[in-house]
Amino acid sequence: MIRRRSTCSLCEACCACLIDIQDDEIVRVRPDPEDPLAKGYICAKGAAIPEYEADPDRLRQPMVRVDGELRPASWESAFELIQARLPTILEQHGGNAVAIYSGNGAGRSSDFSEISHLLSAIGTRNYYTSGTLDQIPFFAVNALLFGNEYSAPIPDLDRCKLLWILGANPSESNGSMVTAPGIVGRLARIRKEGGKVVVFDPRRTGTARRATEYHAITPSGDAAFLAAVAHVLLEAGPAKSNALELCGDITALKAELEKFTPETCSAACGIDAGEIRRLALELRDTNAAAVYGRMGTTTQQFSSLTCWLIALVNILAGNLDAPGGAMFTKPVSSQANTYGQPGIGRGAQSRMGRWRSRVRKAPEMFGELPVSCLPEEMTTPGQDQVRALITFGANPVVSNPHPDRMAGLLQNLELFISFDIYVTESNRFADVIFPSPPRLARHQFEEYFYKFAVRNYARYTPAFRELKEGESSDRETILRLAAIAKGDGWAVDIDAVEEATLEDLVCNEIRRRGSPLKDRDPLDIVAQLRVLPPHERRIDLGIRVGPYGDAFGTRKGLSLQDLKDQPTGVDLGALAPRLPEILRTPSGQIEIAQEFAMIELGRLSNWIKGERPRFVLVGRRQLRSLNSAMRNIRRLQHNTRSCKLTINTQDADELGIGELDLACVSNKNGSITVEVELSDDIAPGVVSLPHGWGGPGLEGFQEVAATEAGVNVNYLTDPEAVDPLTGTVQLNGIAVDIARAGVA
Ligand SMILES: Nc1nc2c(c(=O)[nH]1)N[C@H]1C(S)=C(S)[C@@H](COP(=O)(O)OP(=O)(O)OC[C@H]3O[C@@H](n4cnc5c(=O)[nH]c(N)nc54)[C@H](O)[C@@H]3O)O[C@H]1N2
Ligand SMILES: Nc1nc2c(c(=O)[nH]1)N[C@H]1C(S)=C(S)[C@@H](COP(=O)(O)OP(=O)(O)OC[C@H]3O[C@@H](n4cnc5c(=O)[nH]c(N)nc54)[C@H](O)[C@@H]3O)O[C@H]1N2
Ligand code: SF4
Ligand SMILES: [Mo]
Repeated sequence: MIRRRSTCSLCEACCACLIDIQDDEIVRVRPDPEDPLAKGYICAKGAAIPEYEADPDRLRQPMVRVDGELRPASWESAFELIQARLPTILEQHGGNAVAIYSGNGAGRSSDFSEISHLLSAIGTRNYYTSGTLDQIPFFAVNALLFGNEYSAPIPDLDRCKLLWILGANPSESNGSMVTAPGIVGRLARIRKEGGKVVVFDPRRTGTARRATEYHAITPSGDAAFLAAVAHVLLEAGPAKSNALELCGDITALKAELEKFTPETCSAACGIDAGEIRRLALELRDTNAAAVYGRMGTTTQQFSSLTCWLIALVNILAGNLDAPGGAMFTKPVSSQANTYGQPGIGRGAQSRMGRWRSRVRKAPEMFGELPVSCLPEEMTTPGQDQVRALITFGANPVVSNPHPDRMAGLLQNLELFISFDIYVTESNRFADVIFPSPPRLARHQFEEYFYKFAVRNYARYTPAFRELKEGESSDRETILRLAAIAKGDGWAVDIDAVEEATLEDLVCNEIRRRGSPLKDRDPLDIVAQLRVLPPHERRIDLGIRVGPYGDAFGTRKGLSLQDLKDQPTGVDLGALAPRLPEILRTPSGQIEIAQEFAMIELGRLSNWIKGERPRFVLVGRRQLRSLNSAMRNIRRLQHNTRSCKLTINTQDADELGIGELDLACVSNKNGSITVEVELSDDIAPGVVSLPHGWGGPGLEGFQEVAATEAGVNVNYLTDPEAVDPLTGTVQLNGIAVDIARAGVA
C-alpha cells in the first residue's frame, strides 16, 4: 500500500488529504494533519472518494450516440463523429452557433483552464457558466468597486472576532467564495476565543445553531437590512481608520441612504429597528469584524445590490482590508490584481458589456453571457442561433429553470458534446460524452480557489500514475476538439500542438502589460518550460510571473518545483492589507458610488412598501451531496440527505399538512409534489427545498441515484426573474403556493 498527499477538490474547501492506494485503486482517504491551511478535516464526501472512483456507473470510456442510443465507444469514433459535424456547423453558421457551458464539475478538473483554446478556436461569444446561477453578482461588484472581479473581500476567519454570515450555511457547504477547509472548526474558534458569530438566514441552519446569535431574516430582506445598517453607520461616523478615505465623494450615496432608516426597513427584513442599530454599532466598534454573504445573497431578488451593500458596510464599519475583517488574498498565480501598475487600471468597464446576447441584449460579463439567455439563444431563429453545445461538468437540466424545456432543447441540438463522468439528466441527450480520467491519473492545482483562501497558500499534487490505454486527459481532448474547429482534424500531431500552445503562452505573457518577462527572449523561457510535461507549463509560468515568483531567474522566488518539493503545501502567510495596491480602477479609488446601486436602491424602496406573498421558497445545500453530483454513491445516502420540503410547523398546521404528508408546491412556472418535514427552525411563511435533485432518465445510467431521484426545485424558478445588473437567476425567495397532496 502506498500513501500519498492529495487535495480533495470536490468542493471549494480544498481539504488536504492522505490517500491510501493499493493496486492503482484508492482504498482510503483521511485528513492530512500536516497541511498549513487545512485543519485536519475532511467531510463524508471526501471519505467517500474510494467509492466515487470505483463506482461501476462511472464512465471510463467515451459514449457515442449510435442509432439513437448512447453506447460506449472508442476515442477515435467519438472524435470522428464530431469531425463529421462540427466543421459543417461552423462553416454554415459561424462560431456563435456553438455554445460552450461550463458548470460546477469544471472545478474538478485542473485541465479545465484549457477550455480557452476551444473558445478561441471556435470563435464563439456564446460562453455560459454556472456563475450566473451563483456568484456573478459578487464578482460584478468586486470588479466595479476594485477594478477586478477576483478582487474579492473574504472574511479573515482565523483572526476575526465578530462575523456576520448572511445567506450561507458553511456547516453543510463547507464554505463558498472563501476557501477555508474545516470551516466549522474555524467558526468555533471565534466563539471559543470570546468572539461572536451572527447568522442571518430564514432557516435556523446548522451554522445558525452553532452561532452566538441568529436572526430569521426575511428572504431577500438582506438589502433592506444592510441599507439600514449603512444608514446607522453613516450617521455614527467611522470609529476606526478605514478604506472610506479611498472612496472619493460619497455625498450622493449618503443622500440616497438617508431614507433607509432602521424603522423604515425593519418590517421588510424582519429585524427589529433597535436590533439593527445595536448590530450596526457593534460591527463598527469591534476590531476584527467582517460581513460575509453567499448563495442566499447572490441569487435572490436584490443580488448585486446586496453584494454592493455588504462591501459598503464593511467599508463604513472600518473593516475592509483590516486584519480580522474582510480582506483580499494574494494568491500565487493568475491573479490580475497582482499584475501591472499597482493602484490604478482600466477597471471593470473594460471587461463588462463588450458584447451583448443576441436576443435579449444582455451584456457580457468577464467573457460570459448569463445562462438565463441560453434557451432563447437556442430557440430564436436567425444568424448566430445556437445549434450545437459543448458542456463541461454541467447538468443544466437540473441546475437551470424550466427543466423540461431545457431537456427538450438539449434533445434537439444538431450536435451536443458533454465532458462528464456520468450519464446525467442532461447529457443523456448528447451525441458524445468524454469522461475525465480517474483521480489518480490527474494532477491537482486548485488555482481558482486559492484566490479566495483565508491564507496565502498553494499546494500542487502531481498525478499518481500515467494515463492507461483507453484513458485521455481533458487537456488532450480539448486540444483535439480545438484542432477540429480550426480545420486541422482531430488526428493532429498533439506534440506539435503542444509546442505551438507553449509558444503562444510565452509570447502572450511577454506582451502582457506589466509582465516581469518584458524584454526577455521568448526562446529562453520556452526552453525552460519545455522540460515540464505540457499540463505543468502554464502552472509553472503563472507561479513564476506571479507575486511570489522567480520571474525565471531574475529575482528570488517560487516556481512550480518549490510546490513539488513541499507536498504539504506552501504557506505564504496570513492575509495582509492590500489597499490601495490592489485597486485597478481608472480613478485609483474604490468606486463605491455606483449608478446601478442608486437605481437598485429605488427598486428596494418600492419593495419595502410592497405586498409579500404568503409563502416563499428558499434553497439549501446538503453535506452528503454536491449539487447534482455524487448522488450515485450509496455510502453517502443517509436520512440527512433526502429531498424534503421543510415547512414551519404552524404553517403546516394551518394548511392541514402533517409529517410524512406530501405537499404540492406550485407557482406560475410549474408544480412539484414532495414529501414534507415539519420544523420550528424555519421562519413562518418560508419553505426550503434542497437543490441538485431531479431525474428523470437516470435509469440504466446511475442506478443508486435513479432509485432516489427526489424532485427538481427548478420547476419553480423563473428564467425571467433575474438580477438587473448581471442577469443572474433568482433561485431564492420565490413566491409559491402550498397545498396538501396526500400521504407519502
Ligand atoms: N434552484 C436552484 N438551482 C441551482 C442552485 C440552487 O441552489 N437552487 N445552485 C446553483 C449553483 S450555485 C450551481 S454551482 C449550479 C450547479 O449546477 P451545474 O453547474 O450544472 O453542476 P452540478 O449539478 O454540480 O453538475 C456537475 C456535473 O459535473 C460532473 N462532474 C463531476 N466531476 C467531474 C469531472 O471530474 N470531470 C467532468 N468532466 N465532469 C465532472 C458531474 O457528474 C455533474 O454531471 O446549480 C445552480 N442551480
Ligand atoms: N455539501 C455540499 N457542499 C457544497 C455544495 C453542495 O451541493 N453540497 N455546493 C457548492 C456550491 S456550488 C455552492 S455555490 C456553495 C453554496 O454555499 P452556501 O451558500 O454556504 O450554501 P447554501 O446551503 O446554498 O446556503 C444558502 C443559505 O441561504 C439561505 N437563504 C436563502 N435565501 C436567503 C435570503 O434571501 N437571505 C438570507 N440571508 N439567506 C437566505 C438559505 O436558507 C441557506 O441556508 O456550496 C458549495 N458546497
Ligand atoms: S469539505 Fe468534503 S468535499 Fe469539500 S474538499 Fe473537503 S473533504 Fe472534499
Ligand atoms: Mo455554486
